[in-house]
Amino acid sequence: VEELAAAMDNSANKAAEHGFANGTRPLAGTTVTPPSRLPGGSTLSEENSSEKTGSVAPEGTNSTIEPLDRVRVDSTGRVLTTNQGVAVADNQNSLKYGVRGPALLEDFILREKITHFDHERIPERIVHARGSGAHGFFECYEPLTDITRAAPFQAAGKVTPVFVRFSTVQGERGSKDTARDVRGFAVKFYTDEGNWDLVGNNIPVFFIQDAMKFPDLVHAVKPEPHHQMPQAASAHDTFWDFVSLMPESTHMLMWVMSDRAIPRSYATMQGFGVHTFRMVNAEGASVFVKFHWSPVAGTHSLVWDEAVKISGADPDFHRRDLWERIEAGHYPEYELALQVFTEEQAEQFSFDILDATKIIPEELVPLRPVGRMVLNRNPDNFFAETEQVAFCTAHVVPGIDFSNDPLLAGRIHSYVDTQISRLGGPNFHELPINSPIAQVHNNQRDGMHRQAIHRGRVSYEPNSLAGGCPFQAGAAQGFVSVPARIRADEEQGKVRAKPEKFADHYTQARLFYESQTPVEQCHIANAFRFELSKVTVPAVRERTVAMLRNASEELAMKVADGLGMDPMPAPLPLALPDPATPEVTKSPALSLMARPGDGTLRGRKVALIVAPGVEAEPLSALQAALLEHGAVGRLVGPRIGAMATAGGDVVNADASMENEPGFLFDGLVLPDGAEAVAALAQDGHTAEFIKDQFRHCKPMLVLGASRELLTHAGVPLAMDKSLVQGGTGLIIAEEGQEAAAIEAFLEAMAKHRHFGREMDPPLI
Ligand code: HDD
Repeated sequence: VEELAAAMDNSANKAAEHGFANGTRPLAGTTVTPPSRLPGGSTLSEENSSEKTGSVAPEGTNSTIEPLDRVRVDSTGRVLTTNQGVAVADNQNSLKYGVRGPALLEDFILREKITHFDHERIPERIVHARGSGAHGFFECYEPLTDITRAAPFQAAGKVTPVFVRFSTVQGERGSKDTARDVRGFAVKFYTDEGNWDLVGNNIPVFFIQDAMKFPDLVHAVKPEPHHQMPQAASAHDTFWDFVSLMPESTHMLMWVMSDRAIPRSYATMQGFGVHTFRMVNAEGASVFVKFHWSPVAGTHSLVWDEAVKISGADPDFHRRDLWERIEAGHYPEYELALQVFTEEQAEQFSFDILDATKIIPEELVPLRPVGRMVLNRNPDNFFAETEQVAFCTAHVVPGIDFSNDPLLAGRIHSYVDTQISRLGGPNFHELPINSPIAQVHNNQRDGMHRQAIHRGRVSYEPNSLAGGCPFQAGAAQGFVSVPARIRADEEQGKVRAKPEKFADHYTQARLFYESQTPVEQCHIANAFRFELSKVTVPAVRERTVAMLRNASEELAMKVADGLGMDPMPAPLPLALPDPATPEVTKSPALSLMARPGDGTLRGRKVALIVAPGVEAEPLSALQAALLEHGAVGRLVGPRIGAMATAGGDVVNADASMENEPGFLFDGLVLPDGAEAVAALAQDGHTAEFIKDQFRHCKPMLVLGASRELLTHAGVPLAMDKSLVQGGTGLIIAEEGQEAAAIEAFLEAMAKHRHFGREMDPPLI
């Protein structure tokens, strides 16, 4: 009975109101002493200490956890019941008149089960349908009381629970993770003063300037309506038709064609609030801000050929990576930085800060780090949390306010509206994942799926019958909009128009392209080439190249060349022939290479190839070294299972070259052992493994006899001696030099990719 009680400790359901202090109904015939309290369940631990503030997030500070215990269900030791709590005797057979007779309508158990099943799916999000979520916390480095009264920023070391959902945009819920696409980066802060959602992307600009164009953009990029293709891809006619007619999208296209659109992991990409927001202090004074999340692990991406292959072998690549990092304790961590500036500064900029197709270069307004976010707990249930979480840009708290960005204005409406149909009514805020930890008191009532049981007869304000409660908080506590001045109105009146600087569509597209390293520039050109080669209407391809000519002649030429387009079309006419001179013409911070990260190998995966007769010793040493650095070395064989080593021991391959192909790993180790190498040379998977690792510029360590496998796979060893001299990440261990080679390999892993050996087209 005690064991049962312990198992039931985790279980949910309404507690005291049914007379069972732990909220569960005892099994018939047992007397259970209920455990004294629900489990704490916090995952904040001493590991979460902050070097920056010296503070340690104390056990139990994740205050979203305990309130959720009421709805957590653990069925350990329980009998199966209907939704009305009636125990079910037989869950295998429907009720029939005789064993071969007709099923009976009276079978309420069957009907309840099937009816519920029929309604298990809810509409997927119109955009960002495919996502993955995680819980965590935000910790403030220093009080920001000078600029904001927002609760998360009031004290050094202050911890605010968060839930984050990462997503792709175009594909459906069951599509793949590694599509070329923008990634959503949405953060829900459960602050003491209500929920604040920072619904951003991994790219700091957007395709369009005005929400009026959002449905058009989405209709253009989504699978084409007549045949519903392509899935999770922008490489099709309607998307390029639309964007090539919307020159304001040029800047965003540069970012989406860059490797940012194929991140290695959610833990290795940046996040941005995109719009200009406001922060407001207790005195009501406000400044403008832009929000930036930067991954502690650095910004790392895939290469296109790899992303395409991964999407076949593991469509859940990013979801799995996020889950595994958290399970392994390699918590994804991001630093939050602000760009803070005043209205007066903004007026001087060569671009308009209300234009979501523009960034503010870091060289113009530097980043001010203000805190860190750690994702340290996987959801208990994908549907209840990741699917039902509802982010809304309208969810702001005192201390945060909007700017007049017209794209943001449309978003403030759109998100609440979409949740009403997606989550079935206006009470989506009561779903456990959405409910704030701040108390909710108002006179809103009823509607579909209402959970709250409001007491009393008063549901209006003002009232005297309930003593005036709930009462207005007043300006000191409540949300007060910034009394921002709106100029030019009197002259212009109501207009459907844009400010002049919005018409400069190319200056920042040029800035982005020219700030990239040559390797990144090459990847951008190749991405345009690939996408446009999938476009079937030549005029659309030509119009895109005509548009690119205004941003970069060099890029336009490369793309035109890649498409066999000769001569190039004339540049598109400029909407603003004489744009203001930009303050910054090159911003190295815009390159992915600018943020290599902390240099650790946390969360990386290395394939250690094995086969019968393998020399196991160096592999064990390597596995230990990788583990020490936070990486996993997996033994990958021609098949899974046990195999004898050269020394007469046994190793266990936990993956096969068939079920975990090479492109799923961040690095490759080829083993020593004549017999093993001979067997591997006979297996075509080995050559594929090597080719992919070589082509994708990943670190490779070649031990002893395996050198022959390189030649077998066509790796051009003789062609370029520098390939084997470090630098390019291909390390061939000389006899007796294994320890040094392992060190060199770990160093090469820390560098992530070795583009020195990249060729277009690939040699092998
Ligand atoms: Fe949006 C979802 C980010 C423009 C309308 N958007 C959605 C999500 C993210 C973004 C991350 C997924 C949230 C989640 O994980 O549940 N959206 C952006 C960014 C934008 C942007 C960074 C430009 C700066 N979005 C935008 C506009 C509109 C919308 C202009 C409409 C006027 N977005 C939606 C939506 C979605 C959405 C239709 C679909 C599902 C949802 O809201 O909850 O309302």
